[in-house]
Amino acid sequence: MLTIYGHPLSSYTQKVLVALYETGAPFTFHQIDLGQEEDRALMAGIEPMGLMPGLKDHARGVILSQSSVMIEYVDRHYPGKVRMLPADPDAALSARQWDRFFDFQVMQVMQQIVGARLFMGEGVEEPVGRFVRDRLERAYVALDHHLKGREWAAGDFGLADCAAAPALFYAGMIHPFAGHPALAAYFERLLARPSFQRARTEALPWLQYFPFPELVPQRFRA
Ligand SMILES: N[C@@H](CCC(=O)N[C@@H](CS)C(=O)NCC(=O)O)C(=O)O
Repeated sequence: MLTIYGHPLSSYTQKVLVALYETGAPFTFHQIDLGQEEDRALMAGIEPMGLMPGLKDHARGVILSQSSVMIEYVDRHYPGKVRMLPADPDAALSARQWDRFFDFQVMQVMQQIVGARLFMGEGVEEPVGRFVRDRLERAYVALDHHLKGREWAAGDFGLADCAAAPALFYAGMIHPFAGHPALAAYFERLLARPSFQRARTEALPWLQYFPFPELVPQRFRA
């Protein structure tokens, strides 16, 4: 009934997969290769910039882009035992706030160094890398402060933690969590979550294509 269009290595695809595994909503996975014209056209019909992931609900005739929107949609129309947003509207704001934080201050920042290595040519990676590590460090300071005494980012496990898992997975390789014990412990809890373990296992065959293979720790390779 639901189809997810994306790639197992894509951080935003993983974010939605984690939510789907948590809620137990039934879905099929349509793997996208943005190197293929046909798949680029398919994604451009779902997301204005042609970005992954996308979601189609065949039963309701709904097509959505934006990982956070997809997760809210699934939580509303296919709720499972684990809810992605708290029922209380004010508590839900906090979940959305931290989801945005992980997307804007961690995931998108991390993506800039990936873009520098892949697309920007000789000499760019070094200054971009300095900027990225500095911004990530600022985000880690804020997160370490926020996470002290908390198990999850905003109440029970939910939307914000789905965003956090892949964001921290990739960002932590670029700039490790040294000196941020609450953040490092939170990341270990995310790694132990079966939903994220499953998403990571599915990404394993492609992890060699992460543009910083030299930074992938041994424990993530198997
Ligand atoms: N805000 C979007 C971001 C989606 C996004 O950046 N997707 C990446 C993959 S993780 C992508 O499609 N990149 C291809 C490109 O930049 O051309 C979301 O939450 O879904």
